[in-house]
Amino acid sequence: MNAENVKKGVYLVGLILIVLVGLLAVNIFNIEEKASGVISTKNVSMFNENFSAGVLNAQTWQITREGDFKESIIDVYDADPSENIDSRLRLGMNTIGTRDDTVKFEGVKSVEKVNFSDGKEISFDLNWNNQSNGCYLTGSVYLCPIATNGNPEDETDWIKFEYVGVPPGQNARSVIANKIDGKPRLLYADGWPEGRTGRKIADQHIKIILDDKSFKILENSNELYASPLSDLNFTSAYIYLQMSSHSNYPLREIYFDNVVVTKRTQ
Ligand SMILES: [Ca+2]
Ligand SMILES: [Ca+2]
Repeated sequence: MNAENVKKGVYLVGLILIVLVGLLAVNIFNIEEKASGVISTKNVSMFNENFSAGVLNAQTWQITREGDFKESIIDVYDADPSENIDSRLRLGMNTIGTRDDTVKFEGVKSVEKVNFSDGKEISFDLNWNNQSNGCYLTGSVYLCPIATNGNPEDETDWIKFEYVGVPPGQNARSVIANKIDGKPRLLYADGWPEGRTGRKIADQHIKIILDDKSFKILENSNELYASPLSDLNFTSAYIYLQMSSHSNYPLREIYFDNVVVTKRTQ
């Protein structure tokens, strides 16, 4: 083999290596693109659901319901009326003519638990969908270590962030509460009951920051609540996205999107 051939051989091997590395990079990129709705091994984003699959992924979410409904909708919906696609989780219910002694609950629960022990941020978008009458309507996220197909509020341990429609119905207020060993505790009520007017909400971006020392909630990047100790007796929980309504309300829908769990970096 002469020097020229050796040179050619080295070039060829180099070229093959470059192509292989390129293919590998493309594949890694594709795997990340497809990470929607699955718990990945990436150390930053543990869970990332943007509902872009267009259907509710049964490997990620399980449906929850409690009470009677005239109509109950739990699906993935294109919330953009134009040709653009804006896939979100849609929770809707019509409670006309249903039992007036119960509140009706529905939503989805994550199939897997999220472990908070080393510090996590859980963020999501909740679109209140410009309710013309949001009275006795709630949109909530529960973190609860107990699995149920019903209402997580009935379980003995949880923490929740919630919006509640305020009469006469255009406004809402936020509620932060927990339940530890069966004892419910209101942590934040957004000025209620002194201030009863509530406020206008739209597509809200909520971030819950939890670690072994603190518990914080940010609403549209503003700190809504901070406490030095979360005093939770659990370090991992299912994520529940929920809606509730009293009886005798026509179809009302809210949307959830971009449910992301990340490991805290600071
Ligand atoms: Ca989406
Ligand atoms: Ca559309």
